[in-house]
Amino acid sequence: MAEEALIVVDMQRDFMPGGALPVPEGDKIIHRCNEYIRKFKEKGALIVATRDWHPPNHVSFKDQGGPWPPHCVQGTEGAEFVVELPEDALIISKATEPDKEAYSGFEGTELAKILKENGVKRVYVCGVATEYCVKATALDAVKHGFDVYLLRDAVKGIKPEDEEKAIEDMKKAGIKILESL
Ligand code: VGL
Ligand code: ZN
Repeated sequence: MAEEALIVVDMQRDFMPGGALPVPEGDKIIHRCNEYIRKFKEKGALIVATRDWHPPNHVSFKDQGGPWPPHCVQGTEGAEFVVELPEDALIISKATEPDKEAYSGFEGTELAKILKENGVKRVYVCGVATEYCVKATALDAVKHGFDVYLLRDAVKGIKPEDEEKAIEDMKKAGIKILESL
């Protein structure tokens, strides 16, 4: 059992500078995510890492009419994690079906069920991108009844102004913004 979970969202090579869908300065939060992973692991929290895990013909890709360049294709280097995860971390793969987009780690996965089975009450969120998968995951965590905290110094957005708006939206939904922890 663990009352707390840390959800590390999509810290994958393709979202870092030089990757297929880079989050500017996404690499600057790698060490912060690693620190939180260590800290939360030490205090017995459940460590969850979500990953974007698309088939090569995913609907979100431009050649399929979607908004994004191909990224995080299942089994490729670009889909690899850039953070250090403990052996017992829970890996949640999302947006794995060709015709379904999923920004949230709760969408089409067992995440809510697993957190509840483990007795989790409080969920802390870090990772990328703030205005897409981080926001969607944090909002879904609220919907599932968890107390949700955003680790502000360990998230990064694609566009600063969109990131600020996303943080306002999260605040309005009852998510607590922690500047650092
Ligand atoms: C993401 C765009 C497309 C994210 C994933 O992880 O925020 N953004 N796929
Ligand atoms: Zn994606």
